Amino acid sequence: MNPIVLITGASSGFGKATAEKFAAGGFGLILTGRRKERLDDLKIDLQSKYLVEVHVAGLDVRDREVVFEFIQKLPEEWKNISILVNNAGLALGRDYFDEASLDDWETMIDTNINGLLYVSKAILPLMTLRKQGHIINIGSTAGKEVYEKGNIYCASKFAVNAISEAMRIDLLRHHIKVTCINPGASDTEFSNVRFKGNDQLASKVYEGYKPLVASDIAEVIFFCATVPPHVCINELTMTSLAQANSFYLHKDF
Ligand code: NDP
Ligand code: 8X3
Repeated sequence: MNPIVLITGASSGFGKATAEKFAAGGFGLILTGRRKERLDDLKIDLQSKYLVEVHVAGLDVRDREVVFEFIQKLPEEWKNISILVNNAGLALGRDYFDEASLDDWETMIDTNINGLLYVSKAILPLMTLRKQGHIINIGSTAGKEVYEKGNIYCASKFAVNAISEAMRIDLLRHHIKVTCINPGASDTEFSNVRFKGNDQLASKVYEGYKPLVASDIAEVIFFCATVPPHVCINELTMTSLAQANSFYLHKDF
């Protein structure tokens, strides 16, 4: 089997585009997300377009037991995972700290932090055994500067940056690469999820400038994954030309 990449949150946005990019590169793909029917359709599409092997699983990264069982029960030929892309994540709400929902906060912490930890911990023994592997975590510009009403989403992405640094240090002895990619505003389903199905509010986020799109991030993830074996891109922040950081986004109206 060709090198294998496992991508969490492959049913939409960055994850889906990254699956397509790696499929085009001839990788074997393990694709996860909660919406299994979307993954089944993607599997059929990628297998027919790129003649690659695809294994899909409907799983919630917040469910620690399910995550560990899924990795432990992977068929032997799928256990040789070279690259893990920890992409599954979300923002919920955009509210002042004192007005925000505790349920939203817990969901973000459980998904963006705990989910990333569960998947990484479950897969790491397969990588340390072979003294080879690459973990690519999806952070955000929100993990570089906190913005108004970003509170716990920003905190979760600051955590992704800190966890990536910690992993890079502690996994040095196993020759495992760790990369954290921090994209700025990108037009995916992210804002529809954040604003809980209010598509009008979601589309406003991307008005007046050309935002990043999922394939931009997929290109960069693939690039980081395919530099020579002795090279590691530790951290990479990318935005559209309209954006400088979390605070400065220039809209032309
Ligand atoms: P999308 O909403 O398009 O995709 C999010 C993906 O995460 C979906 O495939 C979703 O799958 C999956 N997901 C969410 N919750 C869970 C869960 N509990 N268990 C398993 N999978 C889950 O958004 P993006 O592609 O934009 O977001 C991908 C990542 O990029 C996220 O971590 C996000 O925070 C980050 N990001 C996004 C930016 C943006 O502006 N769009 C900028 C910077 C970072 P399903 O619902 O099927 O489970
Ligand atoms: C998503 C980018 O600016 O909405 O991580 O926080 S932003």
